Amino acid sequence: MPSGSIYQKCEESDQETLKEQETEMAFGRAGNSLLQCGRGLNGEEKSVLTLYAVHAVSFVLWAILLAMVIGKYSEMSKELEQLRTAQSVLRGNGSKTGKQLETLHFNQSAIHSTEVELATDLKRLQSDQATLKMEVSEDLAKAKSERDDIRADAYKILDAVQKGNDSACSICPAGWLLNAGNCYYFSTEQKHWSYAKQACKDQGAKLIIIDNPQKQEFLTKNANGKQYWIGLHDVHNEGTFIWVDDSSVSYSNWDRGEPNNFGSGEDCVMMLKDGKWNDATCVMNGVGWICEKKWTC
Ligand SMILES: [Ca+2]
Ligand SMILES: [Ca+2]
Repeated sequence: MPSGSIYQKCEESDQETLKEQETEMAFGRAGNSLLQCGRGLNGEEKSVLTLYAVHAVSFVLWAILLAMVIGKYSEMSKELEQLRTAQSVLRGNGSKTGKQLETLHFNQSAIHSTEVELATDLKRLQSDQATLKMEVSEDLAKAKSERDDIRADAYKILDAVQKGNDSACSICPAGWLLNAGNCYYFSTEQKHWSYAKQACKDQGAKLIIIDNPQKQEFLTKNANGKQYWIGLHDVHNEGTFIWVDDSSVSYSNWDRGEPNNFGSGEDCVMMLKDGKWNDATCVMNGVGWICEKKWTC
């Protein structure tokens, strides 16, 4: 048999076989038909069919892979969206936290200011307390001194009354004031300093010696708005003031700018209306005087 007729017969056989395969594939038996066909095909045709089969399988695998990728992409998109939502929430919380932090800083600053004010107030209160304590102590000491003076005077009076003998005590004369064991006379006359000194001496007293603030306070209270000579002078030595008993000055109550030895000289001292001292001309008239003598029992 010639080769051309064999080929033609095989082709016809193949066409018939393919028709059968299509029919069988329609009924789900394509694989068997391919194998049966294969048995009747040469190597090249088998390779083509194998290639088709490989392509078909690859297509199916790619389709599966694509479906998986699409599914994964969808899943990742959802996760990304969730992450964005979470990020937005975190930003919102961060902003809120920042405001709270700012409020806390403001409150902290206010508390610090309050602490500083309280510390200042406390320091001022402590200072006031110390000052008050000192003033109370001074007042107590003064009150105690006055109480002792009053008690001493009371004992003397009581003793004099009990004795019933006026000669045992030298009570303050009429018109004299008793204070802290001394009698004081505020003159109604007004003369110069030497006259005043002698007038006191004539009454068994001396021109007042002011040697402590308590006595000064008593004299100021009883001055009645007048000025009086006191027993202080620098007659013998300019600028060196001494009392009439030649004692030196241990306490003073000079007025501002005094003593100034004004004009032709001021060597005798007077107590002004407000109790302050001023050196003045000894021969000046028109000034009262204050005498002092012990009240003895
Ligand atoms: Ca003088
Ligand atoms: Ca003067």
